[in-house]
Amino acid sequence: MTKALDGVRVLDFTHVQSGPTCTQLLAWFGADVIKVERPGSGDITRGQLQDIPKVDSLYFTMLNHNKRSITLDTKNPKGKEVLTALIRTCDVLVENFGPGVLDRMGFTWEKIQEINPRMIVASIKGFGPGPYEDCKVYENVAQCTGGAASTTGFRDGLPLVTGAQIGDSGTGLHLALGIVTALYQRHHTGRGQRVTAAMQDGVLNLCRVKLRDQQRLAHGPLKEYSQFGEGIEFGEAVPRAGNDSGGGQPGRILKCKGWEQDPNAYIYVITQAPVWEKICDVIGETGWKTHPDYATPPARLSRLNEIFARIEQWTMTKTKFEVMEILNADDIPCGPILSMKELAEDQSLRATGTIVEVDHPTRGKYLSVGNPIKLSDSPTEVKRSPLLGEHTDEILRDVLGYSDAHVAEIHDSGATTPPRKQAAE
Ligand code: CAO
Repeated sequence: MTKALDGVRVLDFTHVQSGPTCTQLLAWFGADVIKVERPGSGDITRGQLQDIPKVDSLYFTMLNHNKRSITLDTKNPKGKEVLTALIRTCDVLVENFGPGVLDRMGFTWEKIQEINPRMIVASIKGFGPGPYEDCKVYENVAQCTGGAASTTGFRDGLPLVTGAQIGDSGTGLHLALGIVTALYQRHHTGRGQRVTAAMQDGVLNLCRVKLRDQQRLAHGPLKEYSQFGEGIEFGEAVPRAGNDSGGGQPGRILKCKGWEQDPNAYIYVITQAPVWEKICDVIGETGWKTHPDYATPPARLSRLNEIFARIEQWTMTKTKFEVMEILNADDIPCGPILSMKELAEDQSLRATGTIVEVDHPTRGKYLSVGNPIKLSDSPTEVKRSPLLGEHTDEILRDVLGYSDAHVAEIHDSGATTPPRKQAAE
């Protein structure tokens, strides 16, 4: 069966997390992704957070499936020659170097266009043009500068970063969409173009509802925030809202049976207006269905603490899975707090390929997150990440058409490491 991006060749100059997230998606959709890595060391994450000595880390393997790896010193003249040949033959170049790095290597946008006018050059940077454009940026910097941290956490606590990698993986997702869109446009124009995604912009896009609330503040307090019900005045900026939901429907995380021992024995419950009467029935407060202090959403706003305390009395008598079953039978939205252990063991996620087991020659079997985007005509088969430089010779010969003598000349120049020597290291 063919894949959606069959025939698209990607020159993958990415490292760490944001860029590799993007190119892994393209590889899952069928693109031939050639990851260019520095001889000897490769992507820095190969050696970061290693759980098994001298084995590619899970950090690396889980972000670089279905790719091929070539080692190339792009500051070496022969390395530049190979890079030029790769630019000529690839459709897309993706990079997330620090600002100005590609230019300093001698591969400006103008130069790349000259080599291959159809090339799409896609970049992730920390910031867009402006005062911070030259800064290097990592995940938490993006979360803090993109509005996530100032709006996450509790009102009376510190700003918080979230475990979801919205700066890195989130921006990688944005970039992937930009790339396929540019590929689509190229069908009509025949031209490549630049695609850029800044991590600050990506995080702000994901925090869109908070910029909405910032403007609503000018017209009065945010009545769906618990702070309003608690009679606490709003300041000039959108406050942290604890576990309040962003959509205006009151919601809280509530304790379930076993919470004293299990840090994840909790469930998120939403008191959505259309199911209010059913909630009253489930918790045994039938009088609240008609009582003027509880019957309507505006009346409930100032009583949410009392209401959720009462619902929690009920949830504490059940496990989070029992609560999920009972509430869902009545279409009352809720979400058990699932631990990573529970997710890793979840058989339905295994069945859909969202959690996959992958075999690796030096690591053995490990779990990864598969492709969360399912295409009916382009199913994803998750293949292990490449060893450093595993495909160097194959790419020089098959993609660039180099003879054995030419490949040997490239190795001798120090621009690449022959795969056999790399394996010995
Ligand atoms: N051959 C030769 N040199 C290479 C090379 C290769 N194959 N690959 C990289 N290099 C060189 C670059 O040319 C650069 O050299 P100069 O500084 O002399 O021009 C050098 O390696 C460092 O590149 P860098 O600035 O990208 O790397 P860093 O470790 O200093 O910074 C990071 C890392 C992530 C902060 C930076 O790349 C960055 O800000 N990227 C954009 C934002 C981003 O994606 N952040 C998310 C990171 S987590 O996903």
